[in-house]
Amino acid sequence: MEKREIIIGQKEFFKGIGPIHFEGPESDNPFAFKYYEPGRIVAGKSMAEHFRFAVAYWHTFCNTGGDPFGSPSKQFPWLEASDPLGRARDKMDAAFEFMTKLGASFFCFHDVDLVDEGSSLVEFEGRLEKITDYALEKMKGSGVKVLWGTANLFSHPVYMNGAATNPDFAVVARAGAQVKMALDATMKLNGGNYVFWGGREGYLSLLNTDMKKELDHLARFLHMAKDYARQNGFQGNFFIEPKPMEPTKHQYDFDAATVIGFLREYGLMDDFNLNIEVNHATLAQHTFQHELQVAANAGLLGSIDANRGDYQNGWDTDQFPVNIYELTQALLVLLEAGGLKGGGVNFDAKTRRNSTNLEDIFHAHIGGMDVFARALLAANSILENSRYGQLRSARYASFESGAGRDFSSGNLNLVQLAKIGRNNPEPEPRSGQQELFENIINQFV
Ligand code: XLS
Ligand code: NI
Ligand code: NI
Repeated sequence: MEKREIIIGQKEFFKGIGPIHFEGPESDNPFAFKYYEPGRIVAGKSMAEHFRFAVAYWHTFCNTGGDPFGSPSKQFPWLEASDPLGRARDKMDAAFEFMTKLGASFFCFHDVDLVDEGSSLVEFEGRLEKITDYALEKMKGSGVKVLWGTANLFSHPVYMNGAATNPDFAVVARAGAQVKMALDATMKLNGGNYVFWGGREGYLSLLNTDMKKELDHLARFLHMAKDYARQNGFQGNFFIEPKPMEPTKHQYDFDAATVIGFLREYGLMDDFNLNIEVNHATLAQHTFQHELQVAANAGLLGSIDANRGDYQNGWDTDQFPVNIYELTQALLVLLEAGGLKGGGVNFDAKTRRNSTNLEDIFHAHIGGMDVFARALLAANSILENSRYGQLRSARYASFESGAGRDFSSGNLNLVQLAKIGRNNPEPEPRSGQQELFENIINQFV
């Protein structure tokens, strides 16, 4: 059993819940992992290294369950203090208690999750300075690290027409100030990565939008942020998190393929990778595994925002992952791609509005970590013990020799290709055997 220090602040917020450990699938203890065994080696790496699980500060410690139809339903004891910094410290105590009890060694944050902004950027900067000092103190000896930081450039009404893509330079400059502060905070906390998710970077109507100009500005802005961080010693990765819509009707970072095209066009491929979120894939009418594969093909599979959508409704429900069948397919892609480039698995997910017990937050994360672990075991076993790889390669066997190989390696022109096609008899139908492939997944989950 791994040793870890539990960091409890002045008050213990999750009373009665101790450190969560692996007990195996036979255990009926809801506060134990059934499959996630951090030290267990799978495909050459420990489970902990495969996943680098991160807790999302915003959902887990800030989100009190309000929705467009109702006020908050959850009372978090760490949000009670009346002064903003006291509240921020309590929240951080709760976060460190939770993470060290759970055994997740990473967290992700937006600048505004750490502490309330106050009435000006200057005030915000002062507060960020203080709360990051406090975070550093808490991090010491806890083993907890920052997976990534980011700036929230979507909640404040000043960004209603966009942040980096705003038609008003004054707003772009304000966004620049905020990103600089968030980068400073991330670097101060030794964050491994920095994320850009552009919820307001896009448009509501093309009629009033100069799309080309806005995209040029977005690229300019990203170059500036990257240059600043690099000049100040940041060696981590920048991630773009694609999402097609919500809150903006059309978002520029629509999906993995769109973002890759953008990064290529604007010379950002060397510094930026992708952070793929499950629910965003669903909203773009893709599967999660499709998005992972697109990113992997370009060598840009950086990190994952783990959650799930709801197939009956079309918004970002950000539920915790539970679907072993789908996740196993995603883990196949991840394993075959050789893992994530610098990132980890961040639970960008929230408990439901009516999940009001503090312990529900544990159940959610334990379940999420367990389903990832179980999917990893299944996927690894499929690769090692089934005919999956063989069956897939067999579909492409005709490119392994003769004219097929010449085609693949670029040694045929269209006239030669056409000659072969005309002279051959009509090709025999060859089954895609989808059902056989599907059954292999089911056999191993
Ligand atoms: C929203 C996004 C957001 C990013 C970070 O849909 O998932 O939470 O991960 O800004
Ligand atoms: Ni996300
Ligand atoms: Ni999201």
